[in-house]
Amino acid sequence: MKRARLLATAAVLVLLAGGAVAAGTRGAPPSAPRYVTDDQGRALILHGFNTAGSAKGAPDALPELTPDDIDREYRDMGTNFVRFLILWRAVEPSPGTYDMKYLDKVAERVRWYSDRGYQVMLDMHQDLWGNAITPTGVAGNGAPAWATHTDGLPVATEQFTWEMYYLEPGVIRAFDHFWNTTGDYPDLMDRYAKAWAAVAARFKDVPGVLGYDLMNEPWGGSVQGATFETGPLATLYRKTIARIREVDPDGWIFLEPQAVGVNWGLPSALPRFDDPRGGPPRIAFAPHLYPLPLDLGDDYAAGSKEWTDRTLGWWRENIARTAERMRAPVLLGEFGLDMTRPGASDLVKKVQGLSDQVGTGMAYWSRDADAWGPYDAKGKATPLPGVYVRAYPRAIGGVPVSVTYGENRLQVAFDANETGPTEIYVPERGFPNGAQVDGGTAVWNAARRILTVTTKTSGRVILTVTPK
Ligand code: 9MR
Repeated sequence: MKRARLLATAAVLVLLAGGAVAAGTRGAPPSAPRYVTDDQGRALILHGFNTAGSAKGAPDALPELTPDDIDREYRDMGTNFVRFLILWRAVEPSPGTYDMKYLDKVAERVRWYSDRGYQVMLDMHQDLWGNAITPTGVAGNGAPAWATHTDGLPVATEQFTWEMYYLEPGVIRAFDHFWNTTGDYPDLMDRYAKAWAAVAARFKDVPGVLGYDLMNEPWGGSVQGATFETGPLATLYRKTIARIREVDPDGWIFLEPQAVGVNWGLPSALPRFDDPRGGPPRIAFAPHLYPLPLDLGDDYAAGSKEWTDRTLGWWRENIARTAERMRAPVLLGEFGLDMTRPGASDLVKKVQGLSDQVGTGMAYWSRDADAWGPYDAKGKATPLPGVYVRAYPRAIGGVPVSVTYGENRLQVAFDANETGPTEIYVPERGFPNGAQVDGGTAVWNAARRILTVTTKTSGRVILTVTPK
C-alpha cells in the first residue's frame, strides 16, 4: 500500500475513534504531575535512553554495551536513567526454570550504571510476540518459543513497516493464547507473572534498580482497545503486581497502555491499580509516543508537522487524564525518530517539553548505534546529543512545584520535605565554567558536572541556577 493511502486510512481510524479523542481534547485535568521517587524519597526527573534494541535478537539477550559507552553518554548528555531491555525468553528459557546466569549478567550491567549514578528500569521487552514466529531479519522478540502457539496460522512477510506484522494471523493467535482469549493455555499469564517475581527477587536489593516495566507495548491480539486494557491486560497487571509485591515491596512498577492508538495520542482506558505494598503506592504510568505521520515514514515538516503537533496535544491531554484516573506519575518510556531527517531535532525538543509537562521524564528510543540513536554505526554523533543535553534537576529534595528550563538558566521550585539534597546536572554548553545557585548552598562536582544543593528542609524553596 502506498504511504499516502495508509496515512489516509490511519487518519480515518483516528477519527473513528474520535468520540473519545474529541472528548479528550477539552477540559483535561490540569493537575500537577506526581513524581517517581528514589530510595531517599526525592522526586526524580529521569533523562535517559532505551538500551538497547540490539538485545532483541542477541543469543545472550544482552545489548551491545560497554562501560565506556555509558561514560560517553554521560559526558555528552548527563543522563541519569536507562530503560534496560530484558527478554522473557532469556529469563525463563523453559517453563518454571529461570536463568540466573542471564540475570547475573543483567546485574553486572545494572552495576555499570549504578556506579555512575544512574537509575535503572528493567523493561520486559517484546515486539510482535517473539523471536520464534517472525521471519529472519524482522526483529520480533520477547516471548520464549515454548510460550508461542500459533496453531499453524501464517506469519507472512510484510513489505511496509515492522508494525504490520502485528496483523498477521499467527501473531494474533499467539497473543490470543497468552491473554487466554482462546481458553487453551490458561497458565501463560501466571508464568509471566512468576517470571517477573523471579526477576524482582534477584533485583530487589540491587542498588540503582528503580523498578520494573511489566510489558513493552502490549498488543491485545483479537481483543482491542478498552476491552483489552480493562480486561486481559488489567488481569495480567494485577497478577504480576501481586507476585512482585510478594518479594519486593519497594520497587516502582511501571504500566504501559495498549500501544496502538495510545502511541498516536488516543486515550487509554487503563484503570487504577491498587498497590498492596504498605505505604504510598509505587505504580507509575509509562506510555510511549510515536506520532502517526512519523510512524508511517514522514518527516516533521509540511503537512505532517501539523498532524504531529495536533497529536502532541491529544497525547498530552489524554495521558494526563489517564494518569489522574490511575493516581500515578507519568514516565515517557519511549519516543524516538531518525535524527538525520528534516525537523527531527525540533521534534525532540518539543517532546522533551511535553514530557516535562506531563511527568517525571523520558527515555529516548534508543541507545542503538544507528541513525535514531546518539551515535551512528561508525560511532559518530548524530544531532541527538546536541538537542537532548540540558541542565536539569536529577533529583529534588521535596515535592516539585515547577521547573523552568532555559539555555543558561534553570529554576527549580519545590516544597522541601527532608528527603535529601537536590542534585542538578549542568552541561558544558551555556555553563562553560560551571554554575552557581541562588536559594541554597551548593557543592560543585566539576568531573560529573553536578551541583549538590543543600536547602532548608521545609517550606517553598526556589533555586535559580546560572553560569559561573
Ligand atoms: O526501532 C526498532 C526496529 O528497528 C525494529 O525492527 C522493531 C521491531 O523489533 O522495533 C523497533 O523498536 C521499537 C520498540 O521495540 C518498541 N517501540 C517502538 C520502537 C520503534 O519502532
